[in-house]
Amino acid sequence: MSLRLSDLTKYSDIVIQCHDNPDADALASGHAIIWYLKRKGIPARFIYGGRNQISKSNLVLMINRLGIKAEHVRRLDRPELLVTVDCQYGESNVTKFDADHVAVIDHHQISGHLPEMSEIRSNYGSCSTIIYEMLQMENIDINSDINLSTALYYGLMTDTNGFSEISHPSDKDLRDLAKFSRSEIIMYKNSNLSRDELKIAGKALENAAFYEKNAYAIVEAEPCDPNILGIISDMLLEVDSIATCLVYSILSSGVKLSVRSCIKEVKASELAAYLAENLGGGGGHLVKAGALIKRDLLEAAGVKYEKETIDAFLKDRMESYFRSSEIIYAHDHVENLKNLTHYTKKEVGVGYVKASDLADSGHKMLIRTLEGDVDVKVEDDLYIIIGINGEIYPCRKQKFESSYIPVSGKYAFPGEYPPAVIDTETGERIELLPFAKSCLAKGGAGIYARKLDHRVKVFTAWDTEKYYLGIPGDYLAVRADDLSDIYIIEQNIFAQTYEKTKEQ
Ligand SMILES: [Mn+2]
Repeated sequence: MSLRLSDLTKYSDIVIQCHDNPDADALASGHAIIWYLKRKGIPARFIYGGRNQISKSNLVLMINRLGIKAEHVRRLDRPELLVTVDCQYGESNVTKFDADHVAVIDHHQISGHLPEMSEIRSNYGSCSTIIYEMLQMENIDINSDINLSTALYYGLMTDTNGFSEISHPSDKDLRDLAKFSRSEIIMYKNSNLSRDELKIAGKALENAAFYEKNAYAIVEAEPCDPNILGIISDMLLEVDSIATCLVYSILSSGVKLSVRSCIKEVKASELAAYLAENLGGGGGHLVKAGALIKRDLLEAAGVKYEKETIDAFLKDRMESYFRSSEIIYAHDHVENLKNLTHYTKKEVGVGYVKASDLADSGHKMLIRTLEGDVDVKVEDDLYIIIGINGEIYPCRKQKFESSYIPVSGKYAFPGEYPPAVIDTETGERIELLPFAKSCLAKGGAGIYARKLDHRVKVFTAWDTEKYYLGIPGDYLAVRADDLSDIYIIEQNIFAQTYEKTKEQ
C-alpha cells in the first residue's frame, strides 16, 4: 500500500477531491497535485462537496492570490480516477462521489477500508508535507514555484497551529526549507478570525472550568476553526493558577483538542497523545500540542457522542493522567536494587558517523531525527551513533572506543525517517546515511532494571529539564557502574538489546 504521484499519470480523466469545508491544508494539497499533473500535460479538476462554499477570508485570499482552482460541486460525472486528499474516501466529512478508481492521500488516522492506491502518514502534521515529499520523490523542487511553496507552507502552518504543534521531522523540513512569500503569509494570518469567531473565544473563556488540585483548566468552545482553540488555550495558560489546560470543540467528525503546559512535569505533546490514545492521534511540542479524537472510535469505545458524556470523558482522562504518572528525579532518587534484576547488554549492531565527516570542526549542526532535533557542535572527537531503531545520540571518541567495535560490512538503517543534519552555519542539509559505518555495541557492566506497570516520567541526571516517559511494558534502568544514572528503555529496544545475566 503506497502511492507515487507518477502512478496517477496512467489515468487521463482525473478528479482531485478534498474534504467538505476545506481548510488551507486541503486546498494546498489539492492544488499541488493539479499543479503536478498540469506539468505532466494531464488536465484534472480539483473539487469539494458539502453544503458550504468557502467563505473564510484567509482561504478566499489564498485561493485568489495563489491561483488555486477549487470548484464547489453538488454532483460529479463518474471520473476514471478520484483522488481524495487530506481525507479518506467514504469518511463522513467528505461527500461521496462514484469513480472507476479511487486513490487516497491523507495524514489522519486510518478510518476504514483503504483502496490499493493509498498514501497515509498519520504521524505527519499536514497533508501538504506528504505532497511535498511525494513531489521530491519525482525530483520536483517546490521552490520552483513560489505560489506552490507558499500554499504548502501555509497548509502546514495552519494545520499545526502556527507550527507549534509540529512533531515529525518531515514537517520541520517543509517549514525550514520552503521558500515562501512572507508578505502573503502575513496577509492570510491577519485575516484569520472573523468577529463571530472572536465571540466564540470570549464565550468559551467565560465558561472555563478550573481544577485546583492539579492546576489545570478545561474549556469547551462551540464548533470552530481549530486555530481558535489554540488562541484560547494560549490565553488560558497565561493565567497564574493554571499550569496545564485543555480546550476542545465537538465537531461532527470528532473532537478537536488543543493542549498547553508550562511545567516541565507535563509535556503538552505527551498529554495530547494520552488524551487521544487509541481514539485518534495527537502530538506537538513541550508547551503546545493538539489532538483529534475521532467520533467513530469514541462511539466504538462506548462513549455517547453528546456534550455531557464527552465532557465527562475528557475530565476523567485528565484526572487519570495526573493520577497515574509517577515522577522520578534521577539526581535525588535511590532505587531499591532488591526489586530490580541485573541484565547484560547483548552485542548488537548499530551505526556510527564521525561528525567531522559531515561539517567543519567548530560548526554548529542540528541533527534531525524522528524523536526530535538535537543540537551539537562539531568537534574532532565527536561521533554520532545510530541506534537499533534508528534513534540518534552523540558520543565522544573515548567512550566510543571503550563501548563499540567498528566492523566491516555495509550499514543498514532500521528506522523510518533517514536522519539528516543541517549545518546551521551554511544552511546545508546533509543525509547522514551515506557516511554511516557499522559497529558493534559491547556489553559493559550491564544494568539493573524493572518492568513498568504504570507511567513513569524520569528526569535523568544529564537532562533535568525534559523527562523521558516510560509506559507499562517499558523498563526503568539503573546503570550498574553508576547508580545515579537512571533512565527508561523502551520495551522493544530492551528486548533486542538486553538479556538477563546468568547466575555466576
Ligand atoms: Mn490536514
